[in-house]
Amino acid sequence: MKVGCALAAILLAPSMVAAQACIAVFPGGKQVESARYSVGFRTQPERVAVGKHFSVELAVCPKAGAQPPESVRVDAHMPEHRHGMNYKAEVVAAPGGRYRAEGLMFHMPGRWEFIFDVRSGGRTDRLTHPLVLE
Ligand SMILES: [Cu+2]
Repeated sequence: MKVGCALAAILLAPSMVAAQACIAVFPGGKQVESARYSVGFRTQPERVAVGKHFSVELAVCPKAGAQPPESVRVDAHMPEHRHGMNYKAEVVAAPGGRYRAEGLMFHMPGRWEFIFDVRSGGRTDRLTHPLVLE
């Protein structure tokens, strides 16, 4: 998929294509953007349940001029409650700009927010996406 992103960046409008390439990785998945990166992701299982462990699969696509990430961190918190998870997600890199975060758990219902920290060149791009759990 990294090849797809790179090709796309060369052939077409970079931000648009990087976005498409990243979302195409996980059909039906979600997409978040920062200045330098597009992140496509989905949860596994697709439907997150209170108190059940789940994983997040993600693809990080650098936009034009951005380097591939040096590190990717996945976390989540409840902004209104000012607390995070009781577990720390472990992120494992896979080929093609993909990553898999394991061991997440949302221990209560309400509005959570995924946090993706993508680090390269001494800077961190923080991307977030909400998920309301009933
Ligand atoms: Cu809470």
